[in-house]
Amino acid sequence: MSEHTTPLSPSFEVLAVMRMSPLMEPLLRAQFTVHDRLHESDPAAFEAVAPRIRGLVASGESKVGAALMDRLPALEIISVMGVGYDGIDVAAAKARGVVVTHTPDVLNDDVADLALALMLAGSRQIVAADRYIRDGKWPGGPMPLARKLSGSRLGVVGMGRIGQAIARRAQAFDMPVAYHTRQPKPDLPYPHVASLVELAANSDVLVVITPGGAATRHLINAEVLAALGPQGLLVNVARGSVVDETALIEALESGALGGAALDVFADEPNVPERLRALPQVVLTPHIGSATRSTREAMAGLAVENLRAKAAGGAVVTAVVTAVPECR
Ligand code: NAP
Ligand code: 8YV
Repeated sequence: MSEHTTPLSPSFEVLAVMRMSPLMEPLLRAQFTVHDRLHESDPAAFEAVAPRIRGLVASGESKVGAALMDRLPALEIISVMGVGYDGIDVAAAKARGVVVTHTPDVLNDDVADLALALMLAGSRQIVAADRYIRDGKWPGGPMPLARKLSGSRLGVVGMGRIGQAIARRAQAFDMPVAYHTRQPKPDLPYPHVASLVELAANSDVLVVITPGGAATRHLINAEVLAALGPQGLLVNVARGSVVDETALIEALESGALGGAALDVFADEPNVPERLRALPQVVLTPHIGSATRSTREAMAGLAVENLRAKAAGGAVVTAVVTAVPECR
């Protein structure tokens, strides 16, 4: 799609605060007049178009606060391409009559697959094993023995759409599953553990898959890490903010925690040198949903939410994927 093709709804102007992917950009430009991060690149030009902007598109990692919304008096919708929306000030949006939408469910499989991959990589030392061969160490003898994953106890922190997909996969590895959430889910076949420290103490692997934001900030603290213990593996596919990263590094350095496999970090894309230096840590750059088919589905849903709003807001998907606070 050329940038010069007239979009279907040219009067619906959209500010992209995220770096648009090659999947997302043509979909957006086919529908709307799109301003690509203009608020950052050209503040004067942004001032001129800001009163006309009705839609904003963001990623799960974007930060959108009241100050930006104040500059967009015609804003109607913030469409997040991602399920997590902890970077969006939803209260400020609601106060201005702006609906926030997201893209739940379509990414459950990918994030759960990555959680299992990290559990396997962290326990079986897959990354270190690859490096062992490349570094020419194999002729000198075998690698140190690793930890068995099958049959080990899994604690899931957060048992929503993705947590349940992780638990189902873990059952194929004969892993007893228990979970911690604020509210027990009586329909699920796994025991609920009201105390997070108790769950950690009785788990070999603890997977974190809650939302980010103030309510879960540093839920995984030094006490939880100590309870997980010197043989324990922490897997975080939620948000970096959920884990006290300094406490995590100290626990790994001291041996109080066995290992960690992390897809998310406190200050992305910056990962502390102390964490990168630890051999018992596996690191991935926030790739939970990063497959072509899933990102296509997410981009399609994010654009569909904008399109529904441009058409008057009556289309069902916009209602379905509004964040709970905006329903
Ligand atoms: P969801 O269906 O809303 O599930 C969230 C779960 O977390 C619920 O079981 C909820 O139960 C629990 N929870 C919320 N606050 C909690 C707290 N303070 N303490 C303990 N448990 C708490 O969300 P989802 O679709 O599974 O997505 C979860 C999160 O995964 C997203 O918000 C996002 O941050 C992250 N994510 C990461 C990636 C990635 O690329 N790594 C990709 C997608 C999503 P209660 O309400 O009963 O506590
Ligand atoms: C993506 C995510 O990194 O859905 C989320 O909450 O963290 C991931 O799927 C991101 O949002 C893609 O825009």
